[in-house]
This record gives sequence, structure tokens and C-alpha cells, in this order.
Amino acid sequence: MIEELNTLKQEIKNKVDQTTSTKALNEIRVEYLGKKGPIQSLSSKMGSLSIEEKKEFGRSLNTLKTEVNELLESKKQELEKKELEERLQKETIDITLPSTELTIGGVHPITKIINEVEELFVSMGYDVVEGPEVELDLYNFELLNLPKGHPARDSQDSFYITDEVLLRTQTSPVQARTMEANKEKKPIRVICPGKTYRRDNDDATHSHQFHQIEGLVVDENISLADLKGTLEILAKTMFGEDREIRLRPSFFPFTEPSIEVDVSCFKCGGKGCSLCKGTGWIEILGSGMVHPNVLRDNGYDPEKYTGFAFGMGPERIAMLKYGITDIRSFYTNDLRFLNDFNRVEGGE
Ligand code: 2NL
Repeated sequence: MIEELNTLKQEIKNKVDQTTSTKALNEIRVEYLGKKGPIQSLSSKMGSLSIEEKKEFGRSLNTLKTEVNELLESKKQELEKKELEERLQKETIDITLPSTELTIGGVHPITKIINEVEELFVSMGYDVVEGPEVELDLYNFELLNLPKGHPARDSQDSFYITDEVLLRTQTSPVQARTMEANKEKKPIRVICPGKTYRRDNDDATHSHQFHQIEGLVVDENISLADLKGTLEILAKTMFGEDREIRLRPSFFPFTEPSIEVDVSCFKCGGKGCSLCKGTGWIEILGSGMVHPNVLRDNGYDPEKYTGFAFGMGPERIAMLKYGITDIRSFYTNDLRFLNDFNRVEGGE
């Protein structure tokens, strides 16, 4: 029987030596050391031996068990080390490979115009102020010299929510709120950009939602000359140093006098072309001296204070500047359109 033990030991050793995976190694453990394995069955045969033989055989059997366990354990460690190394090898990340391209969004052309205007006016000491898009009739019309029943209200077809609440038709209510909030009635220099809404049927030149950028200055001794100088700087910044401006009389309920502003055509330089329809001039914005009623209703004494205001549509400015023919392109989010404004400097 001792012979049998030696043969068994050799057999196990051979098998373990040839094993190449921890899984197979475990199968060997179950096969030989398990309940139905040869070691267990040898151990149950001991009953038929004499006491002396039992002692000797028992000792040998225990030694075999210990040896087999040690054999399995050292092989297990060897295989685990090998398997770990193989896994690490297989899962290595090649950090020299190029990464997947990250595409990032760009600034919307309307936002670009707004940013450009904001930057200019902030450099001249103006504050940028925003306000609610859902407005009270009070701020949108009443405080801007447009009382109920005023015919000019019709030209700003409005989205009313209740009798007194509407989507703002202009950004002027932000300025009315600014004047109201200025309790000590100190001078004001603000630029107010934002979304505005009018009940229009959308087509190539109309959009029910659009933007305005308005400016307001209120102080002592503000004159039309201040307005003219400011508009000249604005026109040159937006359309080029060589531009000139031309002021024409106009009408807005909130300004007196009211003035429309043309810029000399930046395509033909003023000679006359298709863009300026042969006139050499392009209308860019409306403006004027703040109406005394507006100053008074917003808490500024018109005997002491004067002011100027202007309003422009960034959609119109962007269309002129970039040659866009359909205002709806700004809102339909066609990436082919948007990416045209998002070229990297010096890129493709
Ligand atoms: C245009 C004309 C304009 C104003 C807006 C204004 C605001 C206050 C007082 C007086 Cl609080 N005026 N805003 C003045 C003149 C013209 O906008 O065609 N915008 C696109």
C-alpha cells in the first residue's frame, strides 16, 4: 500500500506540473483530495490493517496529504502570478494612441453681436443690466409714454398673458426698472440686451421672438451731441473705422426728438450697391433724447436731468454684417449655418 501512495504522489505531481490554469488546478484538488478521491478511499481501507501497519500507513498518508497540499498551493501561487501578468499585459493602454476628437459648441452669431456691443459699452463705463421676459404692462408700455389706447401699441402686437402681463415687446422695461430701482436718482449708463417677443407671422425678415440691445444714459447736461458721438463710436466698432453715420428725424413715443441712424454702406463704401439699394446708406438703429414724460414718470426731474436712448436689433446687424438673408436661420439650429460662425482662427 505504501507503494500505491508513492505512485499516487508521482501521478499527482505529474498532473500538477502540466497544469496551466488555476481552474484546472482546482479540478485536480477536487479529484484527488475530494470525498470520492483516491486519498479518501485509501484512508477508508486502513481498517483492514494491523495496528503497526495502521500507524505507519497513517503517517505516510498524512505526509502525502501535506505534500499534495503544498504542491497545490505553490503551483497555485505560480499560476496566479502568471495569470495576473498575462492580464496586465493584455489590458495595457497605449497612451500614445490619438484620442477621439472632442467637438465643442460655438458662440451663436446673435450672442457674438451682443458680446461685441456689451464689451464696447462696458469699456465706456456702462453697466449691463437684464430683466424679466414676462413683464407687466406698466413697465413695457405705461412708463414708456405708451398709455393704454395709445395707437403705437398696435405696432407692437403683443403676446398678452393676462390684461396686465405680457411677453416684453422691447427691452425698454429693463431701463424703466433700472430708473425705478435707482432710489437716489443718480446718473445712469446702462446697456440692456435680451429676448423680445411680438405677434408676427414668421418669414424671411420677421420672427415672433427676436433680440434687442438698448442703451440708456441719464445725467445732467446730456445732449444730442453726446448721443451722436456715442453712435459714431458704435457704428465704427461694429462696421469698421472708415464708416460715417447719418441722423434722420423719426418718431418713437419714448423719445423726443427721435432719430434714426444710418451707417455708410460697408460693402460699397457709400457709392451705392445692391446692399444699400443704391443709396450708400444702411439703417442700423433708432434713438433719441429721452421724452420728458418718461423721465418724470420714472422719478427723474426733467428740469434737472436729460438723457439719450437707443435701440437696435442684433438680428438685423448680424444679417447685414454676415450677409444672412433669412432671419429664421438664427433659430433653426442648422449646424451647417452655426458652424460658419465657429471657424477656428487659422484652422480649416
Ligand atoms: C429701434 C428703436 C429705440 C429706445 C429704443 C428707450 C428706452 C427708454 C427711454 C427712451 Cl427707457 N427710449 N429706448 C429709444 C429709441 C429707439 O429703439 O428701432 N429698436 C430696434
